[in-house]
Amino acid sequence: MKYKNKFWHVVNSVIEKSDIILEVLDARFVELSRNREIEDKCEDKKFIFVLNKCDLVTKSEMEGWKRKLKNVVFVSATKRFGTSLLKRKIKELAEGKNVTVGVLGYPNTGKSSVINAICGKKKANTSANSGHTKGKQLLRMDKGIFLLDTPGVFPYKEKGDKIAFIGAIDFSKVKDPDLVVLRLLEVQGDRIRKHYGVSGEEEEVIENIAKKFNKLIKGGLPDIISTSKMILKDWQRGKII
Ligand SMILES: Nc1nc2c(ncn2[C@@H]2O[C@H](COP(=O)(O)OP(=O)(O)OP(=O)(O)O)[C@@H](O)[C@H]2O)c(=O)[nH]1
Ligand SMILES: [Mg+2]
Repeated sequence: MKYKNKFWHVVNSVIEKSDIILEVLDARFVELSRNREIEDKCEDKKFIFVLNKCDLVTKSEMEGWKRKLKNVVFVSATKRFGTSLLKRKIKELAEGKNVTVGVLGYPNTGKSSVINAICGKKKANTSANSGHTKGKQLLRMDKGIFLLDTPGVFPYKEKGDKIAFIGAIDFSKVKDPDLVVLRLLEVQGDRIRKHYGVSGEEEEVIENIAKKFNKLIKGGLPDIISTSKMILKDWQRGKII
């Protein structure tokens, strides 16, 4: 099956089977991790935006999204924040009936981690590497309430920065990591400068980090590629707050 078709095959079958849909987004890149086509397809379904990885953003960033999105819950699956509220919302929407809750989202946004956090046990496998969950899996949250974990998928046409920023494609596989990091610096420069304790314009930031971490090539020049990969890795692994 072609990749593009595989994407819609997974998404359509999950939507069809589910009464409630959770779209798991990366709180650091809410707009980038949204998929409007999926949201349009779910118009007739009960729908919750789950902004996961909240531990990596500030309170004021969260407040902004509260105003913009309808039915949104802020969660940190790893820090167990917001998970009781999410559970309560799901129960409310279930209205005492038996329901299946489909969990959709780009790779690495934390779908499996969210499921584990609300099921109370480590039932779904998680990994720092994207594309970890391979097939659909039903997990019990409560009596009559089942969550459907899904493989993170994104449409083939989406290459670009977004999938690198949210870790949908692993840092080690990103082409031109230096360019991706330059663009990441444009939107998240302050956090990155603060994390590594360096200053300067975007290009200088990478050079200064390379020098600070002694990542040099022949002639003592900064190794921009390996430094960019390190920055992207730290970003994707949630080390830069
Ligand atoms: N900081 C932080 N990291 C998180 C959070 N939730 C998940 N992660 C991390 O994000 C990575 C991906 O988590 P998964 O739950 O495997 O993500 P997924 O969406 O199921 O990924 P695929 O199955 O590959 O599509 C793991 O390294 C998790 O530890 C969170 O709330 N905060
Ligand atoms: Mg998963």
